[in-house]
Amino acid sequence: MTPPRLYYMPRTRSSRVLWLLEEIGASYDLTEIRGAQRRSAEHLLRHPLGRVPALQLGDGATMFESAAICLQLADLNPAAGLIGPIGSTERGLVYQWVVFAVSELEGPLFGGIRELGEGVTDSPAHDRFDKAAAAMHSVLLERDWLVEDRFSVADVMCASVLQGANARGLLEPWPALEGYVQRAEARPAYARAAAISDRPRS
Ligand SMILES: N[C@@H](CCC(=O)N[C@@H](CS)C(=O)NCC(=O)O)C(=O)O
Repeated sequence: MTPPRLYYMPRTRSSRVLWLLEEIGASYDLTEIRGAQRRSAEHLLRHPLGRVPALQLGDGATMFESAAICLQLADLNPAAGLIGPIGSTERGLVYQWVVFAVSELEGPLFGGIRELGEGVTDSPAHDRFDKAAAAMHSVLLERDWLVEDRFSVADVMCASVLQGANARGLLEPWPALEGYVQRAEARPAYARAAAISDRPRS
């Protein structure tokens, strides 16, 4: 079976896919996309918006969107135990938190960070992120990981978004979220992915 190939740029949303690949522990190939290569005809075939991550699957097909890629990789590697069986409650809750990560956390957080740069501290984006963070906080007061207290693809997605907030000190009102990000960052697979991805872009 041909291993998947991740098209990535350092310090981007491709880092979460790298982390997931390291959690899975199977072989994979990497291609770094540099500067103008993003808009090349070749890369636009992989990602119509010229972004990363994109993933080439074993059959040669390519896909984009980090959340979809993470779910697909978890499905392709069931032995890694990062997603429950089809139709299980566990799987439904993984879907719930993965969608929550991109809709309730990531969008409002990135919007809020942009606004902070403009001096805006009170806005619908801040309010929406605060409500989502508070909801997650009450869950993580009770357990270490989101779904059945077992690390899953939902944690890769949610922790990778919250890292951006933690790095800016924005999680201070929610200590259980700070602890969650620290637990995630302490995972050996996270460290291996960071060794590849935490460097300046070329
Ligand atoms: N929703 C997409 C967002 C992808 C995205 O915005 N990627 C950024 C890096 S984090 C990118 O490639 N930016 C380069 C560009 O837009 O030229 C995902 O999660 O994969």
